[in-house]
This record gives sequence, C-alpha cells and structure tokens, in this order.
Amino acid sequence: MDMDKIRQLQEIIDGSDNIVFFGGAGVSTESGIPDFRSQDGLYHMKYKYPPETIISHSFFMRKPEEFYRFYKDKMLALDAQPNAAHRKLAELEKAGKLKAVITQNIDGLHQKAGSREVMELHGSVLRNYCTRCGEFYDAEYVKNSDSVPKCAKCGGMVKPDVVLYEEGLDNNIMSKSVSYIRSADVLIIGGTSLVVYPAAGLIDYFRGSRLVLINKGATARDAGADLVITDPIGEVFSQIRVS
Ligand code: CNA
Repeated sequence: MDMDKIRQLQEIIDGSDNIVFFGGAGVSTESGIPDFRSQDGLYHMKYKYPPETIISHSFFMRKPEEFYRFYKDKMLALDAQPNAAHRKLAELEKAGKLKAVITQNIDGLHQKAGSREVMELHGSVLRNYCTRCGEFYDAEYVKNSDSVPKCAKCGGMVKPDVVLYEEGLDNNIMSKSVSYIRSADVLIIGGTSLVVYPAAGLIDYFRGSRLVLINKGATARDAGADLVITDPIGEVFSQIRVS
C-alpha cells in the first residue's frame, strides 16, 4: 500500500468537516459482492444473455424467470457484511465530518454499517413492491420464492426497487445528491468505473477544494483529481483514523 498517499488522505480528511463520498460496486467487492467491470466482475462471466440485457426493464418484463435466475444468483447477497470502507464512512458521519454517502450500490451495506444519510441512486434490493397493487416485500421473500416472486395479496409480479437499464432515476434523490456534491468541500470518489450515467455526471457539480479518487482501475477522471489511490478501498479506509 502507498503509505505516502494514505498520509495525504488522512490530512485531507482531518482538514474538513464537509466531506461527501460518491461510490460504486468496488466499495463492496471486499465484502464478497462482485462488481460489474473488474476482471472477475459479472460482465466477464458467461451467461446466455449479456448482464446488461438481463438487468434491463424490457428483459424483466419479457423474461422474468431468466431475470430472477440471474438476480437471485448474482445480485442478492443477503449474507454480505460491511467492510472497513463502509464502517469508516459511517464513523466519519457520526463524527460530523462526512455529510452524505451517495452510492450506485443496491446492497444496503452502508446502512448496515451505520450510515444514515445514504443516497441510493439505483435503489435497493432490500425493498420490493408488487407491480400491480404496490404491496411491500422484503428481500427474503424474493429470495425464497420459486422462480418469479408473486404478490401474496393480488398475485401480481413483485419487482425489486432497483433502477434497471432503461429506467429513470428518482428525481428527489438526484437533486439531493447534486446539492450535497455542490456544497461539499472534499469529494471522495471510490470503487466506481464512472461510466454509468447519469450517476457519474453528478461529480461535475463539485466545486470544492479537494477531489480524491480511490479506485483499483484507472478512470476518465483521474487527471482532474488531487489525489488518486489505486489500493483496495477497504484496506485504504482501515488505515484512516477518525478524530
Ligand atoms: P463497475 O463499473 O463494476 O466499477 C467498479 C470499479 O471499482 C472498477 O473500476 C474497479 O476497478 C473498482 N474496484 C473493484 N474493487 C475495488 C476495491 N476493492 N477497491 C477499489 N476499487 C475497486 O461498478 P460501478 O458502480 O461503477 O457501476 C455502476 C453499477 C454497478 C451500478 O448500477 C450498480 O448498481 C451496479 N452494481 C452494484 C453492486 C452492489 O450493490 N454491490 C454490485 C454489482 C454492480
């Protein structure tokens, strides 16, 4: 690990009480959940259909059995536990230094670690609703259903509250995220390839003093960052002290 860069990160964190974190699937790989675009990510595994196709709205409507086979197998990781990155971000919030976590993840691990102000841009596997009557179901209900989960009240198909390809993002969550990023002094971006829009475009609203990028792979934004760290994000945050 590049300890000089860890020291720089510590200094940046020590010097601010208005930090915002923007993250993606790479934040949860150290919790055992595969991301999409790493070498061992879901996009490099072989399925009957490309993952981008399976997790699209039209595919969900046309072939819900195939959708749920993939979803339950690869995206519902209900036993996963937060890692040091999730835990340290929760600690920073509690200490009054971090204002919000803005995440593209759908795994609920930030909240499980204790974070309160979490903007879930792409929703959460923990919430599921009947597409006909709106009845709520938890993730266990979906996991334990055979094939496609059906509403116990009306028989309608149950859909996870996650944003599939071809679906729009929640306006309220988007505008709150813009507002957090626009007023942040430090923006830490971690574990995201920054290629999924409109989420990745949110960082253009940042006008603060320090931009930090913690990502194993190179991103298009590396050149504009004040500090770029390529070590695993959980290991990086495990080195950070919260004062
Ligand atoms: P992505 O495109 O798969 O990119 C992940 C990035 O994280 C890559 O650039 C990796 O190099 C990097 N990375 C992987 N592990 C680590 C690590 N330990 N430390 C530092 N960097 C690491 O994922 P994005 O989030 O950018 O793409 C957005 C998609 C992925 C969103 O729509 C998510 O819903 C979706 N997704 C979420 C989860 C989850 O909730 N845990 C899992 C898989 C995919």
